[in-house]
Amino acid sequence: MLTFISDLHLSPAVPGITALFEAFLASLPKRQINSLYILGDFFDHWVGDDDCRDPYNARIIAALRQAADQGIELNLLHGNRDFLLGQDFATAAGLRLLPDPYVLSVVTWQFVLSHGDALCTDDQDYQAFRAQVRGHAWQADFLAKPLAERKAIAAALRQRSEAIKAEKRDEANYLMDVNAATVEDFLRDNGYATLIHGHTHRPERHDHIVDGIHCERWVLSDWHQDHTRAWGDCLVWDGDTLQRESLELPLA
Ligand SMILES: [Mn+2]
Repeated sequence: MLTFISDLHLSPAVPGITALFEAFLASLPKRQINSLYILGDFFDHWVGDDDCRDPYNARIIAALRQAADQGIELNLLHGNRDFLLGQDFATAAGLRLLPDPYVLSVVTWQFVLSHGDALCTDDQDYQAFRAQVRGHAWQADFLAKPLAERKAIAAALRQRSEAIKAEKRDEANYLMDVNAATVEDFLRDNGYATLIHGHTHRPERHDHIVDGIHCERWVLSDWHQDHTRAWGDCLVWDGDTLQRESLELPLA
């Protein structure tokens, strides 16, 4: 059995979500789930693999490594917040980094996995930013800066995005949804496979008819916490059907 999650935005600021993830990971063997696919924005921010030694990051890496050692196949593709996760992190955590998009063929079905930000083509400012930061030159330049400076830059970017979010009041306006024509092209280019993505924080199952072919698009939720509980969702493939499951952890 396979399971898919996205947009946990893990950081020391969300201990409830962190605990929910650790409980989720620990529950996989007894649920006979042997493959986990993390579809980006796993971490709230990642400034380079030399930050693996940070105590919080080391804790997450240890939890992943423990699951990998128990025989869970771990896979991760980048989101817009953690696209600098690299091979040193992957090796330490015992996981495989996947390209975006990634076509996943199982015995009776075909999925295509993506974070989803590349589908939001109505947001031209973001797509320009994305093209820049996903380029080799920008990344080489950024990673050459001292770790403390990279952390300061990430904190400033976070503060700016929080300010924009507060200004626009609700997340629905803050995060644009996917562009329908871009989704159709994407499905056509990827063999009309069942698309699973996150990023938009709009959990839903959509039907698309592309070239007369019925395609499904499943959107994962981001994860949340308040003072009483942490919650999120996952998709589970049992070899026959894909189902959404709610995840929840009460917090003392
Ligand atoms: Mn995202």
